[in-house]
Amino acid sequence: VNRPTGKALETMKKILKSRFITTAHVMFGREVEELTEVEIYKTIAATAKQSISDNWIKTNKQYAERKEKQIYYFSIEFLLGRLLKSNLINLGIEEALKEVLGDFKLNLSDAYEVEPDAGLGNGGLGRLAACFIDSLAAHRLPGHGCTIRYQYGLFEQKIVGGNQVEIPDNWLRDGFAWEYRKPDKSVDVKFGGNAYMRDMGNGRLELVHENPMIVMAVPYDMPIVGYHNATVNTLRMWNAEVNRDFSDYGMLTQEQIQQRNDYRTFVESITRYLYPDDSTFEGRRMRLIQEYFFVSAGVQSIVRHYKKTGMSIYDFGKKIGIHINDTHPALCVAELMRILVDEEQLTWEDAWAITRDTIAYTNHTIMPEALETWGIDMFRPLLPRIYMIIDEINRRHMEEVRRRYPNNEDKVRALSIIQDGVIHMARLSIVGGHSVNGVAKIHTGILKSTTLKDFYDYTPRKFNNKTNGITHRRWLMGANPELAALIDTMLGNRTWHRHPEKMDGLHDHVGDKNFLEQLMKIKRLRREGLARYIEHHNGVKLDPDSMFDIQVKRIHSYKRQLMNILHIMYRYQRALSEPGFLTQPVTYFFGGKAAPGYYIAKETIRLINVVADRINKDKRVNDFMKVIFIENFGVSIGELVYPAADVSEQISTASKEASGTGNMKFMMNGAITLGTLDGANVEIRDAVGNEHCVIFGLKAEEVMNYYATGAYSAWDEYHTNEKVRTVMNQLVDGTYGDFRSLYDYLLHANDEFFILKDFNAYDNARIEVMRRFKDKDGWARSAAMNVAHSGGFSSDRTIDEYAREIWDIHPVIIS
Ligand code: 26Q
Repeated sequence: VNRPTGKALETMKKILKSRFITTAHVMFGREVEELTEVEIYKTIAATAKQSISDNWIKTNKQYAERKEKQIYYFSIEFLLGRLLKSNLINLGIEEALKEVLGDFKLNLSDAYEVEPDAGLGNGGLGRLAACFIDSLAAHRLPGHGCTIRYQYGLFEQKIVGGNQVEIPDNWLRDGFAWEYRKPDKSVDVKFGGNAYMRDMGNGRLELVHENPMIVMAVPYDMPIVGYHNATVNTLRMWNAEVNRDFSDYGMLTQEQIQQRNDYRTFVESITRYLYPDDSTFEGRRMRLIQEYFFVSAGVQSIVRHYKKTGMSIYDFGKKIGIHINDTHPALCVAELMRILVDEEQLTWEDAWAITRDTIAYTNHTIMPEALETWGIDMFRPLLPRIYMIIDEINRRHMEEVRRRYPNNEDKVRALSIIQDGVIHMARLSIVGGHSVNGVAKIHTGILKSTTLKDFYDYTPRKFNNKTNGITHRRWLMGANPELAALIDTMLGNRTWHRHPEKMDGLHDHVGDKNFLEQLMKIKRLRREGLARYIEHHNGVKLDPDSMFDIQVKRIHSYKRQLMNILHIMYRYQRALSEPGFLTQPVTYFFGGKAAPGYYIAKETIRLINVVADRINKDKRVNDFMKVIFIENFGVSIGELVYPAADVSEQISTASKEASGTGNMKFMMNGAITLGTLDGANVEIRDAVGNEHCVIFGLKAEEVMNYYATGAYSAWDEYHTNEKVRTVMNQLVDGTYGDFRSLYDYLLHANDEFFILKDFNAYDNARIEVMRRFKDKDGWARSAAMNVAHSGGFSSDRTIDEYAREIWDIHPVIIS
């Protein structure tokens, strides 16, 4: 499908205009001219939905008729952001609608801004899920999402007096335009009670689950629109509600009333809010309840739907794939076993073969503190039947392990799903599925060689790599339409829209002066746009010709925002004592949320804001440096930020960042990576070459050796490295107030992320970046090279690999 022009465009506009007017009448009983801002947005969304619904119905029908294998991507987070623009782009009606609105003196871009972000995720993992469902639909693949409909998404961040303050994200306040409640598809989810096997007398055992608490799971479906095709897949979000036959009438004792109130309070808290933690595991009971809630609802509804197609339950694994995004949905393994054994009456052996064929697992971290484990003490009373099943899975698994490694109890322990009273969810995921993948080459390598080594040795063929990707439709075509148009012009066609790897055709043009000039013009335009936003929000005026050096991501010690701000403090202090020290104007940006209970992360935010305030008010250095903290960074602000960047800060301690995906968004928009050899930075470097990025610091192997030998001392580093010592002392000598917590953290935790150790290398790398930036032509060429070689980081490529190598699913052409 190509963009309509001429007569086709006129016809499309006519249809859209009449729909738009009628929709305003039907929804609000108003003429278009009388609509409020929110009503205008809703009318546009409803108009778009009229272009979606026919294809959605068709897609569902044809998937069922053709009995094609379906994939369900289970993720406890889907960080979707706003949906109007991306839906219009995918439908191919953005231009036409813009013109229709123009007839009413309405501006489409203003309407975009009315939509709240669907912020049902913390960061990388949740945004990856959102990119994946976009790419599935773009490639006409039968793949759907399954998640929780949180009433409150990730908190909104305000900075008050330099500190982060968290405001609840009431994103559903004005209703969510894209969801369809499907009460008739509700299922029951059972918690607690008493589970045991009863002898039926005929040699058969039957499961009895007495007195469970029953929660009703109600699905809300969202259409996921394919890019210029007729595919519309589904994202199903589950909401917890009180059971059908729960009602408040009748004669009740005080005690019964109390019980009912407790029940209602419990149920309504299940899907109330998203846990704001993204890198440390805390064994919170409500979190486990959330996990089982959406897993059980999702798997039950998949089996129910599958049976309606009339296919044999023994073919389930050939026709259904369930993907678990990290271990949060790992209970899919046990829940599918429960349904197949208890409800479908299959033998354990048959059920187990089907379950393993069905399930595949992606790991997103090697950080031990993030690995999910649940104590039996909490788990068993809450999910008694699921516990029995996991116990049996493990018993049989252990038998197999002992056959393979006789007299090797160390191996048995290392491979056991249940060990010392805790259930290891990663182990359950590996044993219960047929595929385990990491999210970048180096990450998969570390999984195999260290974190999951015992499992790799046991079942090497399960392990594979799928380097992450991002949807170029949102992050390039949507966020940077001028750059997309320039690429169209340079390549002479729009083939790259569907085949992003074709962007590498730009490689032949990096010597083209005119191209580079246009590219730099667009970069300048985007910097101006961000500068306008910052002036409005922060009240700080920026130089759009300064180098925009940006680090936006969740605040975490291993991502080393602290190293970045310490280095800025160091340069500022040098600038004050050495006139002429600064020669290149730079604007440093930070953005990102800290988990509310993460003290060091919050102190880092406070330090950034205090330093920013000081520097931005200092006339002596202001022509050369400014520091900005971007409040409430998320998907929508990201769309403004990534295109404006010259330098992409990707400075995590090597081995710690599984992949990173922000690095790809920056690259695709022509920023140069300043980074360590960590996660996908390694592959970005391989794609662009060392001349077009700046790499520094310890290698993953060196970091892991230091951990293994304990040969690093932060104290020694502090005492021998003068740059480090001077700037560290500023944390406690009153220069910026009291930041002893950060000082102590660095010294007493022995600088666990090698901030001091990498400081000089980072200093040199930043000097190198500024040197390169001064060479305008060289810089433009590097920017162009980054754009040209970013096509391989489209999630379209990633999804094709999952489809072929893990899921075995194929495009279905909807007609
Ligand atoms: C788990 C249990 C209890 C509470 C919270 C959590 C939880 C929630 C979210 C744990 C982890 C997360 C998110 C992790 C995450 O975003 N990881 C990132 O995944 C990206 C996509 O693969 C990678 O690019 C990043 O490197 C990785 O850090």
